[in-house]
Amino acid sequence: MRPLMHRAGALTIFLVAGLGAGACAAPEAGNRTPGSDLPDRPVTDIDIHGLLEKRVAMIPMRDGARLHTEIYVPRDVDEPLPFIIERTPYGLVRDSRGYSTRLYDHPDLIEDRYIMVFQDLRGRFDSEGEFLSLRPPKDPDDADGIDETTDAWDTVEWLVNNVPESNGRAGMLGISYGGFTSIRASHDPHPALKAASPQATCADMFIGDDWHHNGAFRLEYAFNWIARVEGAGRVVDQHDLYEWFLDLGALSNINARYFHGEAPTWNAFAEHPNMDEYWETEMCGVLPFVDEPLIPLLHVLGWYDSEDFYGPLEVYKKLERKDANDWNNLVIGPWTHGGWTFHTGDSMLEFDFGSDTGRHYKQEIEAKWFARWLKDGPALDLPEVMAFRTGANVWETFDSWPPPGEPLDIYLHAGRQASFDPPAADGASGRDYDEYVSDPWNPVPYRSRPIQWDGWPTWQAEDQRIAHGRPDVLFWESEPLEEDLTMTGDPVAHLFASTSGTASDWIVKLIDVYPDDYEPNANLRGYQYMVAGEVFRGRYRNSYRDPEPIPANEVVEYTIALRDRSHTFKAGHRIMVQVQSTWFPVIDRNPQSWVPNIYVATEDDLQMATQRVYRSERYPTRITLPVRR
Ligand code: PG9
Repeated sequence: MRPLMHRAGALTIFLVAGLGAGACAAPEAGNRTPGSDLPDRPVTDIDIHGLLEKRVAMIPMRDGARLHTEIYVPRDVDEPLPFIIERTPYGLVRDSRGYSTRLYDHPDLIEDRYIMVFQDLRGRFDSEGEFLSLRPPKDPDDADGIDETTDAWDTVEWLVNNVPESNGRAGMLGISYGGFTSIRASHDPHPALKAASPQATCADMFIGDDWHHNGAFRLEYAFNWIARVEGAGRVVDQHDLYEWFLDLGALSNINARYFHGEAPTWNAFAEHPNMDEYWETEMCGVLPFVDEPLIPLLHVLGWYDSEDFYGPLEVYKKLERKDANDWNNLVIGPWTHGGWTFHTGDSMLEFDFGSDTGRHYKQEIEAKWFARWLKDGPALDLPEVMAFRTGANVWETFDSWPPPGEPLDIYLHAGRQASFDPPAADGASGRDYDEYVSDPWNPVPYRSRPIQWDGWPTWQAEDQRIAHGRPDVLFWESEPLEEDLTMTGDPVAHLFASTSGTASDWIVKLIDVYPDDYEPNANLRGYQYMVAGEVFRGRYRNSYRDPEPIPANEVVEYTIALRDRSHTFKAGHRIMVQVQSTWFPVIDRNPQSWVPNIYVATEDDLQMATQRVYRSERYPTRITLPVRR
């Protein structure tokens, strides 16, 4: 691997602590979470305006709608050039001279000379037509239908025929919603579309991406995204989102107080409380529509992505089954949602990654990958999968994902202990469970308060001592490890638990506990770093389509995938497991009493519940780690 260096030449990259007057305007939203402008976003100190000529076109789609498109052509073109296209619902966001600030996300591509194209999706900002959030593919029999695939096709068709500087090739990229539009374009790619990089694309909004995880509703993010995108206006005065959402009360208050039935995506939550056709195929249902890569695809995601982590991995995995041309590649770095583009990627909170991982991706992988497919650049020796291993701070390459591993169980024991030994025969001594009372009126905050938007991208790397020691959060901890332990793949929790209620959420966290005398960084002493953590809504234990009440006070086994990670627990560190039943307000409050539809539940449905987690030979709660030897 080559060391990271800023590129010399026309572009010099530097970081700004804030964007002052005269600098390009901070993006109002971009792909980012509402309200979180990123202070250390890479910008260029060169004259982008001098380098690129801006053109604006209203590109006609097959149904007559015209999409607003900005085309930035390098000045003094002496050879035909390819396009890089980004299609977005979030606006092109202009700087003080009217250029899209999206340009500032791609200094390496600009340096390499592409025609940069940014387009408002239909019905958004200056584009005509009707916006439909995460529009499903049209019926294949509907010859006149439109969708994101046809809009991408029509856009490429127009560009190659109307921009004389073009070399007749195009690439597409985008983060999150832009990842979704990129993957949709690849279903039926225009012949000129030669490569696409779907980055942090959503793929399943019920199981693992923005709106739900394992059927549990992601309240805070969903509410604020809908407030921003579906026109209900930005909610003000959310100084502490924990308090704000608690004051809001039951979910049924949200339409009454804020959306008044006018936000289609919000209405859909109540209309589709369980897995159904809507979630499978209509609302960001990507997986049923991907089969084999028809063009080269570079999937990108970050370990700390708090929005779309599940989607990119599942899309990669499904396409990989039929990747006869070796066109399907995956890169996973130590990044937040889109962090490879918006940050240098050298660190996260207290964690130093030892190199500029984001810059490395942009310069050494993305730029070269597009050059390979769009400019006949040198063949790229890109491994099947590149993944950064946290804890050890190394990039690794793999021929498949996840790589082969050996399962190693870490079990819960009495006395808050965790170990690799299974529990001894039942009845040896004392009770075989630990318990807590879960109180929906006093839910466990998922990160430190006041919970503000600024901390959203990095919350998963926060110190879990915020929850440790609360009476409604159980923990079990190992002895210090004698040697390094590396796992790569999906750690899976096998939780044996009971509730006195008839409905419950279970949150399981796998934690790397730093030693109290940790030398390299005093701020990491005793730090509880959440390697993986996931919620499971208990009503879906047998079926996401047909939820069932939980039988009160009966032990039930839950199998909870904590989602892929690659991490080394260093010698001297301890492994901790935490279990709790609220994670607020990232997840809404489960009433803990059975209601058919949580979205229309009222305050009266909320009830306290006594939760037990079992740790016996008969009920051996454990996490299976995919260990590499
Ligand atoms: N995570 C965002 C999103 C994608 C798709 C649908 C809704 C939200 C995003 O950053 O675009």
